[in-house]
Amino acid sequence: MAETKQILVPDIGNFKDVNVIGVLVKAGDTVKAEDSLITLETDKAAMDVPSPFAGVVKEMKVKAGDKVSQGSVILLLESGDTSGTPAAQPAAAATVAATSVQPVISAGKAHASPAIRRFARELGVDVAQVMGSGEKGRVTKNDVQNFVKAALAQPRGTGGSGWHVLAMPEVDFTQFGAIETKPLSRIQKLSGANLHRNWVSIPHVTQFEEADITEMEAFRKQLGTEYAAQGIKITPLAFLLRAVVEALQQFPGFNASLDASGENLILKKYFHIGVAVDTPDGLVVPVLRDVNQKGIVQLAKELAEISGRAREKKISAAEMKGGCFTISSLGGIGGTAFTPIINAPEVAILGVSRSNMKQVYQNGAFVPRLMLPLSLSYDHRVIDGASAVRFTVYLAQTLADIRRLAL
Ligand code: CAO
Repeated sequence: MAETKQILVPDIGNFKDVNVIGVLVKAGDTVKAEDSLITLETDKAAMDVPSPFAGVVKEMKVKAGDKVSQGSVILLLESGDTSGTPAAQPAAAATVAATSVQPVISAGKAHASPAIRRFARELGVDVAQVMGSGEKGRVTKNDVQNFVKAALAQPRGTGGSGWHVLAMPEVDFTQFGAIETKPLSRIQKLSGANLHRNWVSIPHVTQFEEADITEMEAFRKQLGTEYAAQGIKITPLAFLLRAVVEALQQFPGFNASLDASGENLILKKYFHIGVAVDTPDGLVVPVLRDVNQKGIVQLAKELAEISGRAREKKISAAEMKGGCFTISSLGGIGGTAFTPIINAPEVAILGVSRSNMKQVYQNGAFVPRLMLPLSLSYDHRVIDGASAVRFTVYLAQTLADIRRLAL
């Protein structure tokens, strides 16, 4: 049988004369248990008062701007069936014919309208976990959508980070000295987000190796002299591209990606290699296609052309897609080793530092050799340490004897 009850302002701590900042229902509305009825604001927080049970609003007793305290009547709610236990405590005394009910505000109750709560429920979102960006921290439809997008963006197969880390401290640096604020470039923001995701979601290990490139370098200089007239500059990177493809062919597990489930390895039969290019606006990684089908001179030409265009911001998004493996060469600048971050969904990346003359012990004597430092970071879910060493040893042997590239 239909019964009309007064819904009262519940226990809101020691607060009195609290502002009603939002009225979320009107006479005639049908509400479900836990739908928000009104929003109250204290000095400390805004909170929604939920309906203790389902019913039809018969009459509103408050309006926005009113001040209320515990026990103030919010509205009259007619319920067809109150036999179930309401999420509420009955008030001690009824002051009118209708019985009185005080809803319970659970701790941390999110501040959202019934429509938004419904929307969140439909998407399986716990609205209490959504950070509200609306007025007074109210959760908006956009907030719920962004929450879902962020959840979907978590890499699958990794279970997401699930980490609770301290927020970065917000520091007012001006208290220590003069400063200048410079916004990050668009490329820095985009690559930064990708690098961060790859760094936290892939278990990286970096394997170091040195390749004896004494003979390779002599040949490179000879080629350089021959092709200088045609305006072609041949750097060690062209040789590295070919040698890396050679190693990928020997070790197919490095020319692979995990599928979206994280349970299957996709082995690629093509050999597209990304090359990290340092541009004034940040790092970009254009991809050289079918490197296995190209010679050193052709690769040197393509490398110069594509890195030139990258620096002039003339690389399309398509030219940065489809890579199997990345080479990040800092050898033109210096360094002895570094730990590059894998360019997901690839499973390994080769860092190259500056070659150096070293005394190497060979056949019972120390001899001067030109040694090239290599740093291979790999995804330890897919590649084990022994395979990584085999890969880098093979790569170093190939660079030490480039006749192997002709095999
Ligand atoms: N050891 C010694 N010398 C090297 C070398 C090495 N490993 N690699 C290149 N060099 C030499 C070249 O032979 C060239 O010498 P000359 O000018 O005397 O002929 C000089 O260094 C400059 O080479 P380069 O950098 O112009 O050409 P490259 O083919 O080696 O590299 C490119 C091209 C686009 C990869 C490079 O310019 C670049 O942008 N590197 C930075 C990549 C990067 O930022 N990676 C970091 C990613 S993580 O933040």
